[in-house]
Amino acid sequence: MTVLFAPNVADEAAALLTRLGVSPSAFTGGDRSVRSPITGEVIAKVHDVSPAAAAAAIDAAHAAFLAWRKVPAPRRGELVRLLGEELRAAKADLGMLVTLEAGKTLSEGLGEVQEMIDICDYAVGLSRQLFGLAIATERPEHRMMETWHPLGVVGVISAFNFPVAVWSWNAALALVCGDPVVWKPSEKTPLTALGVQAIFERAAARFGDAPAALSTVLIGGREVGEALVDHPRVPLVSATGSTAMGRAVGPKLAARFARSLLELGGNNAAIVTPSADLDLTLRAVAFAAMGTAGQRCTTLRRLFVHESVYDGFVGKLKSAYGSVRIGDPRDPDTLIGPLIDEAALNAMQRALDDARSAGGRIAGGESVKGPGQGHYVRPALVELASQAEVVRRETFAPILYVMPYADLDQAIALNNDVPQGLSSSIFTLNVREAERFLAGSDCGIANVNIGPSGAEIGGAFGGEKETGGGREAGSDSWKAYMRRATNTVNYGEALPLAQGVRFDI
Ligand code: UN1
Repeated sequence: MTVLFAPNVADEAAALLTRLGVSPSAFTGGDRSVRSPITGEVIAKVHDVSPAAAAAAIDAAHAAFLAWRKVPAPRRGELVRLLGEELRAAKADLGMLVTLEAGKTLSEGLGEVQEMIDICDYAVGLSRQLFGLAIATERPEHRMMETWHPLGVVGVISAFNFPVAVWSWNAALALVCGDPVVWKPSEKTPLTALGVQAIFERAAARFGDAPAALSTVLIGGREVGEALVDHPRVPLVSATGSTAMGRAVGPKLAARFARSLLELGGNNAAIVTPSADLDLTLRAVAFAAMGTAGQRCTTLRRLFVHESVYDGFVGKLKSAYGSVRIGDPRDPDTLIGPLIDEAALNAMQRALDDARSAGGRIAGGESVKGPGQGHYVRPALVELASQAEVVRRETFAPILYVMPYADLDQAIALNNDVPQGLSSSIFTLNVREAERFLAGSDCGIANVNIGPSGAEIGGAFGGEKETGGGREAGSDSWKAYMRRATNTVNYGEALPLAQGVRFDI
């Protein structure tokens, strides 16, 4: 493997952070070490916020809410427009910082920033379209309508694998909806969060009269997340991460009647039917299963291939697995970067051991030498006769379980027969099969002739069952960030009661 870059990832990260406008005091001298998965080396030392300081920051965000909610929504949209402009200007630096901190290929790091820009554009338009309904009323000279109002401070808890885009799906909508955002990024990716905060502050300065504390980053561990989840002035927490995290966070929010928007585990399947365009399918499966080193919540993890095309298709897929380029994610030729850390590698090896015990035939999965101490692996393709227990759990690593099927209804039932329900796909040129799958998949996302990952921001993003039920980004997801009021106005002189009730005094 050739290393084409400054060997010292720490210097590269420091240069990027400085260019993004982050003060060196924010990423040096702290107690929390940040490692780059590219080489495993420590690239920064950030400062944890104390739970008391976190609570004070949330109070400040609430004060910002009291002012921001009075600003007309299209004017709030102007702030998000400026944020989109600043993100465009910072795209190259922030994209590379995502690569250094999360280990994604540079193309994917830049794609993630593009996703932030896209949601900003979307939210700017939305800022003039927070529509309510006019509703027919049974009473004469009355008018009934539905109006939408700012909700309050929105807490965002995000995961390492989309260290900046997930914040933006929430923040761009929350800000136009009139809500400040308090963000607890993953412990593994605080640097990109600091970079985003610096970008936001530039947008806020250009905006002019934005209240302070509209956007806050809280660096820290579990206690900081808990401060956000427990604070009575946070009416909504949007949390992305594991199902275990959701099980901890969801009930706590429910106990204080706060809203939760949960994006948890995925265990996404695709079905390859006899009529599929197999060349297209091969490319789609390769990206969905191996891209981002298998570390997307939408990663393809289960593949059901019709027995009539199984041998030919799986043979080609195995060669793709054998030849895919693994290495330094800054190298433009690399398709697979490192796993995030050693724990991810261990979880992958445990899953492969379990798959072997279940009778799985494994191709790939071995460690590959990369730069420094990074954890690089060849993606694994595991052939199994049926959906064993290991297949039903999400392992956040590049493992694709491949199983044959005979009948489409059986394959759709297998698609659904896991605890998670995020994304799913079918590859077919047969309209009946496509429609049966779209109606039959129990996931929040169901696709035809594209893989389950790589969703655009225009649609609502999220899934069912243990995936948590939340919806972020497009469609009418904005409604989660607002309070709905039903308003009835009597413009007559009489006081007719609904349902014909009489109460004459
Ligand atoms: C995630 O992995 O947490 O659809 C989100 C996709 C991306 C988002 C993934 N747009 O793969």
